[in-house]
Amino acid sequence: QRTGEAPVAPTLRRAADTAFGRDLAGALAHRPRTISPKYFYDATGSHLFDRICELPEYYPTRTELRILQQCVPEIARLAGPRAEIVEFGAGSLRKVRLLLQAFEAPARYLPIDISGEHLAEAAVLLRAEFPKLDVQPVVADYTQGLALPASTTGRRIGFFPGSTLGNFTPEEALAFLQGAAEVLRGGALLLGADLVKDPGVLHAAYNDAQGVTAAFNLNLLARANRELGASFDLDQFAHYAFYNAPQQRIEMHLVSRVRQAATVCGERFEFDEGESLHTENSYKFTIDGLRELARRAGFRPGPVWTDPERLFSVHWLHA
Ligand code: AVI
Repeated sequence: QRTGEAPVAPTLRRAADTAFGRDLAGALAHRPRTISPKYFYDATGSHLFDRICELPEYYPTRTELRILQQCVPEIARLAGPRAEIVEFGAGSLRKVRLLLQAFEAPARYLPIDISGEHLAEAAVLLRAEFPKLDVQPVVADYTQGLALPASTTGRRIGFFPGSTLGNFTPEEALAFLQGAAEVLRGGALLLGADLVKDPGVLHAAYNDAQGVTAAFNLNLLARANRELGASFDLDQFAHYAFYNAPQQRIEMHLVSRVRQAATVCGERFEFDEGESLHTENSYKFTIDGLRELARRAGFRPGPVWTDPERLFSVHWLHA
């Protein structure tokens, strides 16, 4: 407690001690204001993201699934028997189920996710469906380094679908891939990457007609109100997403509609009219650019599969 300041209530001190509280207050204290997109994914945000994946404008999920369905026999051949699948982030089970069904006697499945609850649910379902499979959830933030139990069986195949790599900064993406190449050495990484394309298609995917992406973006402030006792007036912030072509990325922002102030963890932050909080980047890749990035991280790029419209790509990267 610094002298001359009002005492901080214990609940606010607790909020300020959480990673979200610290990072949000830190983000608001510096301009331009930027926060990691990982804070979108509380229970409400995860549910909204599931709805995004079903939207007509949001092509990545269904396109990647179609590519995987088509190519899974070849992927299974490359993986070989008794493979061990390491999934970075246990998302929807639909994609990994495709692999588990097609692989020859997959030995082990290690989903790594920050949410223990999410992992436990996935593990129960998969153990019931694949009784011979050893399912070993790992509760960890895979962006903060990777430590895995020793491989007991065949080759280790990493699985990182959904173009989540695109939500990392270029430095984070390289660091993640370097870490993945190390833990997968002798095996491979199966990586989904969204491709650069007509900006109109990209724009629509992040500005859907039903406003689900807007709700997903605004949920960051709603979450701050719920968890940190923040005082954001959601009606006074606008969802703003656009394609930044020179940077090859969609940017999502929350833009203040008026001059206003909000309190976070007991601290007051001013917003000018039109001032933004940058909430997400979603980088888009060229196939060659991604293969070059993988090479720099220590992989040897193998086959690449795309859809006929070249909207999305799936890469086999030898570790
Ligand atoms: C999870 N990630 C790959 C999504 C994306 O497209 O960047 C998150 C998302 N943001 C808005 N819509 C979807």
